[in-house]
Amino acid sequence: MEDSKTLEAELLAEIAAADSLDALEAVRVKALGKKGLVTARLRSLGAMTPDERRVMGPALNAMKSRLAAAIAERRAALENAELDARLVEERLDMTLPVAPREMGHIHPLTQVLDELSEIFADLDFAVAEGPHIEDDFHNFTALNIPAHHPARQMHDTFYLVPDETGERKLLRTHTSPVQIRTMLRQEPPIRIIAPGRTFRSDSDATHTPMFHQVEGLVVDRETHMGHLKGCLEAWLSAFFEVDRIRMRFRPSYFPFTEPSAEVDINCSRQDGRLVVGEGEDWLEVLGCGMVHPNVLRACNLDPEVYQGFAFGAGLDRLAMLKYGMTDLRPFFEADQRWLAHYGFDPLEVPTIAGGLSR
Ligand code: 2NM
Repeated sequence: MEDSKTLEAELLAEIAAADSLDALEAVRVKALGKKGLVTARLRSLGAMTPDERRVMGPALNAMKSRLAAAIAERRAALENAELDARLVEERLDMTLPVAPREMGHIHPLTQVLDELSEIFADLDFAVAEGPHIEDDFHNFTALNIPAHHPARQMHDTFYLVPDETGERKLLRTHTSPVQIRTMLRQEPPIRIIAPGRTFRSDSDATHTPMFHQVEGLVVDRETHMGHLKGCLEAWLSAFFEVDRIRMRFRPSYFPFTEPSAEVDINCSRQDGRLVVGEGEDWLEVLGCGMVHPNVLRACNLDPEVYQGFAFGAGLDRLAMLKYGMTDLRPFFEADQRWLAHYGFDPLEVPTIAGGLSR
């Protein structure tokens, strides 16, 4: 008994004195390891008389527990000290220049989004955002797409499982619900772009189930198609970085606009290379129109007082057209080599005055 007390005191002193995790592990092995001092004594219980064992068994087991607890406590303290030391040692000086090979790249989509934000800020538009999970009202009904309207089938909507009330939420199929939320929240004049993720159950070389749109909305008194045309011309020539761009408006149909149009811009296609803003060919880039009176009414706006125009384009497609990419899928694969090739310098921020891209 006496001799166990001495051993425990010695081991506890060694534990307290261990000044590294390695030193502590050495003490643990010496005491509690397979061939450790305490382990040996526990093993010797078998050779004792039942009376001796009744006293020594619990005593040795209690001692083992105390030593194990002391080791765990010391280990935690040493680990904390080690972490503190590392936190003091490992400092990052954020003002240091980045080694070129370690620098990340701005994804072409982020680049295009930054360019659009800059162009439209110059035209006095704000950037608006909204939830990806939407309800039927904001994604369809308020946009003049009532229940059973064929346009609902056209959208290949992803539905969530119904909640307790039986309501089926959905992943927004376009960013238009952001315009609805803006009209419901804010008095005209409204000038916004709504860029962001959209979702449709569709997948091939040119379609991914998640893709990006940018839509725009202007609501004011006496807004007309001339305003729409001027706005698109300013946007597209700035975006494609050409002095003049020719546009062609083709009559079209959207439930949420009347009249509606699809817009082509002029381009040339020489030996597989596409150049926008020159040549006699046409390239479809967006859809647009005057906001339907039913949409204004759904947002508590009087169509006799306010009119609006709206437009929408695929952000991914705009990026592909401007930066010469032919396949959409690598956009979402996070392939470092693709990003290094098509990505942008994070230190070159697009500005109207400094040039959007270089
Ligand atoms: C498009 C084409 C035409 C559009 C309409 C609206 C709203 F909310 F104001 F009614 N938002 N976006 C619109 C109009 C979108 O995308 C091809």
